[in-house]
Amino acid sequence: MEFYVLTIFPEMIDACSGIGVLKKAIEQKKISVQAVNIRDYTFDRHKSVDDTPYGGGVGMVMKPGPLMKAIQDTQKKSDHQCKTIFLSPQGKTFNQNIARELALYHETQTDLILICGRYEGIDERICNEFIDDELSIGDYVLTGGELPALIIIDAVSRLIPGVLGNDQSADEDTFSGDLIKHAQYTRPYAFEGMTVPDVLLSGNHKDIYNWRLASSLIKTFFKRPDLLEQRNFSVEEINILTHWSEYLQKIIQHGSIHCTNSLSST
Ligand code: 4FV
Repeated sequence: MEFYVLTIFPEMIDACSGIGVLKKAIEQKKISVQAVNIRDYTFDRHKSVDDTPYGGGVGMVMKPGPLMKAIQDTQKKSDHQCKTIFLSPQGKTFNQNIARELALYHETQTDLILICGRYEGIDERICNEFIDDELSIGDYVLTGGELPALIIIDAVSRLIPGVLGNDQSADEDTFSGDLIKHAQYTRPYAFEGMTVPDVLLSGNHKDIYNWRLASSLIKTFFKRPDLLEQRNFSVEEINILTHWSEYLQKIIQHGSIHCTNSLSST
């Protein structure tokens, strides 16, 4: 999958895509990340990308001309269909389901063009004529769309087959896709007087799976109960929650949420 990031700060994109999993995925040609400098599509010697808003008001607005040229030139450079996404607080809130949807575009060789706004935003005519979708990473205002673009590239790329090595797996996301991930432990077995739940050393995959499902359900119950509201629980999950309901009631009554440690006794 090819990501094109239209920005006035290409160095931000290059810096982050040249590190870690993204760097390896690019080297292995699983993805490509190309920063496109909007300033390269300006017409004046000051390379102006912004101007004052019609109707007055604070701040500046990104000019439509350079943005349109940058989008059209990128579409021409791409050998594939393109989906153009504008990063903005007004957009649909990005989440794992949207990340999965966008990752599926690699199957149809559709490239993603990510538009990073700056200042007060971009001219509405660009939104009306050239943007397919608007995404937000959350209800807060940043100085630019570059970090949101990098978050989307990171979250989508890790779902593309082959990007995560064998020792990591996005498949886990299906399990914890709408549940918080289960508690994780690694060596040493004993740390500061705290040990690892023995079930995790048992080698019994079914017991380990059940323990992890219980850990996910209980963590979600306490940290993100909203994720459980719409969930259709499996019989297995109902049994686990029933088994733990007494324990959960006690925790709620006593206000203690050290459920992970208590799970260690299972
Ligand atoms: C944003 C967000 C965001 C708004 C003004 C860039 C800034 C400036 N993008 N999710 N939250 N963008 O705050 O995506 O143009």
